[in-house]
Amino acid sequence: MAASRVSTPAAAPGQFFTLTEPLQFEGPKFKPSARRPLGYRYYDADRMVLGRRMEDQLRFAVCWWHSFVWPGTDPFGGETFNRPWHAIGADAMQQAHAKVDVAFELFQLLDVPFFTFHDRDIAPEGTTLRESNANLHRIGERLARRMDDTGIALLWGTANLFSNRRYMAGAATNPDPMVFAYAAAQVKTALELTHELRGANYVLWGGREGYDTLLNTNLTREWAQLGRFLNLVVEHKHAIGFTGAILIEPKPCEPTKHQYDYDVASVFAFLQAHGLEHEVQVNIEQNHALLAGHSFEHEIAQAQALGIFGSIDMNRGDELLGWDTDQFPNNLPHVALAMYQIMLGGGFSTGGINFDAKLRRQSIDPDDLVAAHAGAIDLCARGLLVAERMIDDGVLAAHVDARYAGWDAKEGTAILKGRRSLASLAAMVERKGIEPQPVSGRQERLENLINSYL
Ligand code: XLS
Ligand code: NI
Ligand code: NI
Repeated sequence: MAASRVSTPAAAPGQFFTLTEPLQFEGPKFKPSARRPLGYRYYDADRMVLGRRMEDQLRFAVCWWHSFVWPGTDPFGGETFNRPWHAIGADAMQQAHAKVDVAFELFQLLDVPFFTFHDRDIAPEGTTLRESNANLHRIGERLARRMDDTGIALLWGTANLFSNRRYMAGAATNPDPMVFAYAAAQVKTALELTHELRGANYVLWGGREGYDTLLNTNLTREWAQLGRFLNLVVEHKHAIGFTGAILIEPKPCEPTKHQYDYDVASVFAFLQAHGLEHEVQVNIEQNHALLAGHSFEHEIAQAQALGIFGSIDMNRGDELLGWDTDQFPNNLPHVALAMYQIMLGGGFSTGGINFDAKLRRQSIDPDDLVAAHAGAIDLCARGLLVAERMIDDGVLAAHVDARYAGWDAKEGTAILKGRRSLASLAAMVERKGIEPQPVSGRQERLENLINSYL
């Protein structure tokens, strides 16, 4: 890649963004001014919504990789952001330290309670695993200090098992058991660091746990390897006393052509097959749901129905593009329906809303990072308030309940309890001359109802 950038010294803490004052709740009528260019119209951390403070309902997290690591490259072009800590020639560990400072500056400006990271986002990979782990621990100590100073916590940690070329044919699903061993070593360290930093969850996203062509792939072996790997992670979690949740993040494809953790239902089948359905939950990403041919709220509802809902990666895909564009969310109806589903299921426990979202590569101003997150935070807060109205009103839920009322009555209950056979049902229909009467699904009326809450 062409090295066309000018090296700039790393910014001192508090100097990267032009904003200096943390964003505050300003109310829906807020008008930006030169003195206060950004503020929250809806995100009011202390406001009680559905029985909890807004901050505790939403549990926002900023991710390390898109905001501080990705330099603005795309398959056709080089870096656009030219962040001071990306400067060529700078020592990688110095850059990692500088990133910690700028990250906490952003977290504090936004007033978010959490962040998320991959091991290789926060500290550079060394020439050996031992050296990589030493780097990780040095930065881990700095993180711990900043977390103590600020009260900002870790929503989840994860290991990057997809960037290095050793993982090009998969990590746990690699044909070479020594790659599996290397991945195990990396996850052990990342899980232990997450535990030390009192992370609320640990995530596994298997970007390379899939295949590009069946011509060189043994599906039976790879599935079994992945099941063994996840069992090892769960065993280690218990061995070290980590009480957070282990989360799998489904995605159908990209970078591999087909990923084993395709969607929530595939993950559930996988967990059941390996005896892990009570140990592992899911982290659902909006853009991944779309790529799998589902809506975001479908995947949330599916996970709740199966008892494995954990956390979400909030972002937005593009209806016209078939890859993970990771845009910041900005569509109120979509977000409101997702929030409704989450709140209907009782909200988050260990999980939260992680912005797995990145700026467009032309958004090169440092303050774009603040504005993008601020808008997304406000949108989710607004979506939560819509969900609150929908739940308090109860009309939608009452309609759904009424639709299934027959299943709570005598005959429906008897069928579900196994007290009817095909033969006895057939006899009943004949004897009583039953001819069921179709009932309207009222879809348009319900869609109109949703618009009335927005
Ligand atoms: C990639 C995934 C990834 C995970 C963490 O598409 O979203 O960023 O969230 O490894
Ligand atoms: Ni994600
Ligand atoms: Ni993604």
